[in-house]
Parts: sequence; structure tokens; C-alpha cells
Amino acid sequence: MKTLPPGQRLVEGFPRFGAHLHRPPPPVPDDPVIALGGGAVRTSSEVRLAELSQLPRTEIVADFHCVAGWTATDLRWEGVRFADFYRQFVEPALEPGVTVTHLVFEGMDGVVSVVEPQDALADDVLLADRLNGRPLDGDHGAPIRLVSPTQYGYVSTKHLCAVEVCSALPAHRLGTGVLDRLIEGHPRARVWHEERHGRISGRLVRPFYRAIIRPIRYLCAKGAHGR
Ligand SMILES: Nc1nc2c(c(=O)[nH]1)N[C@H]1C(S)=C(S)[C@@H](COP(=O)(O)O)O[C@H]1N2
Ligand SMILES: [Mo]
Repeated sequence: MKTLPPGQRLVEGFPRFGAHLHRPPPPVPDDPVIALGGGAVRTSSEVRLAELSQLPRTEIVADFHCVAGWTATDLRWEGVRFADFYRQFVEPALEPGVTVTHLVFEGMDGVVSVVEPQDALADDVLLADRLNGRPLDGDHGAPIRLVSPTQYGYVSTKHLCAVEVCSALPAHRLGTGVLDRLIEGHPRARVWHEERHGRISGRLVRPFYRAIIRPIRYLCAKGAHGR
């Protein structure tokens, strides 16, 4: 039996989860791109997914931990390292001398995650296009998703279509409603530190997440700004 991170429980298989479960996954465009923008880059640009074939392919086997408390084990992800993508496509576009403080990952369903470079550039963070030997399906983030296995699942943006490179806290990306406050993510979201929530200790917030994360996500999705 493997030891799970604090407060996590094993789940069978790998459920589809997220803010918009009552909707089908977004359709995959013919020639998908990842848009690059934000205050830290000189000009906005686009990287076609086809261009990722320039980068070395890599694979990881990792567990996946949702902040609501479920863990799916031994998922095999294939794709490219986000750090390689960053060196190839983001670094050359940066404003001279700028310090990147945050990266905002946006999915085609409008859901975003805000990640610090120290976490996003870790060796085990992938832009994954294959799962368990098959192309990524709609449930799990087609055509490509971020996978950051040591952080809670909400960091791992599915259907990735844009990366905003920021030189200050992207306050406009953090919701301001009451529900956004309640499910406010932690800036680092490290699973083994139980960094579930931005203000409340992970241990205390555990049962709260378990009990009401589903209705909250549902309400957020109805208001079209879930996390
Ligand atoms: N685009 C997008 N990415 C998302 C979400 C979402 O709703 N939309 N939900 C997040 C949450 S909370 C979790 S736990 C995982 C779930 O991934 P899965 O559906 O592949 O299990 O995706 C994350 N990435
Ligand atoms: Mo989650």
C-alpha cells in the first residue's frame, strides 16, 4: 500500500472533474494553438501545437490529487516538459530584464490556474497530450493539458489554449465573488504540504472541501467563473 498525501483518499480509475461537468468538453480546433501574452512579454504570439514536435518528448508516471480529496494513482502522461516549452517559446519573447512572477494557464472552457515559475518550471511538469498510452481525450483535457503532479489538480489546466506571462500578481484573474473567496486556491498548492486553500489551513478546510466542493463547482460553473 502506498502512502497518500495528507487528507487524500484513493479513487477507482480517473474521474473527469472540474468546473463545467454539466457541459461536454470543448471541441478541439483543427490547428490548435497556445496563445502567449501578458505583461512580461514584448508582444503576444501563438505557438501551434504542431511546433511542439521540436521539443524532446518525455513521460512520467504519477498520482493525481484533487483538492476535494480524491487521488488517482499511477497515471502515465506523455508530452513535453513545460520548462522546455518555456525556454523555447516564452524566454525569447520576454521584455528585457523582466522578472516573471506568475504564469496564468487558461483552458478553452475559460478555467484558469495561476502558478509561480518555481513550481511551473519543475522537472515533472508537462504539457501532456497522451495519457496511459492513448491520445488525451476530451474528459481529461484534449488536445493538451498542463500536468503538475505535486500540486493539487486545479493547477493542471485542461484544454490549454493560452499562457499569460506576468510580472505582477494577476489580480484580474483571481475571482472576486464570495464563491471565489471560498474556494480560493493556494499560491503554491503543494499536495504534500496540504496547501489546499489560500487563507485557511489545509487540515481545517479538508472536510469542507469534501462536503461541498461539488455543489460549489456547480454554482460557479453556472456563474461562468469556476475554478
Ligand atoms: N480547463 C479546465 N482545467 C481543469 C479543470 C477545469 O474545470 N477546466 N478542473 C481542474 C480540477 S479541480 C481537477 S481536480 C482536474 C481534474 O482533471 P481530470 O478531469 O482529468 O480528472 O482538472 C483541473 N483542470
Ligand atoms: Mo480538483
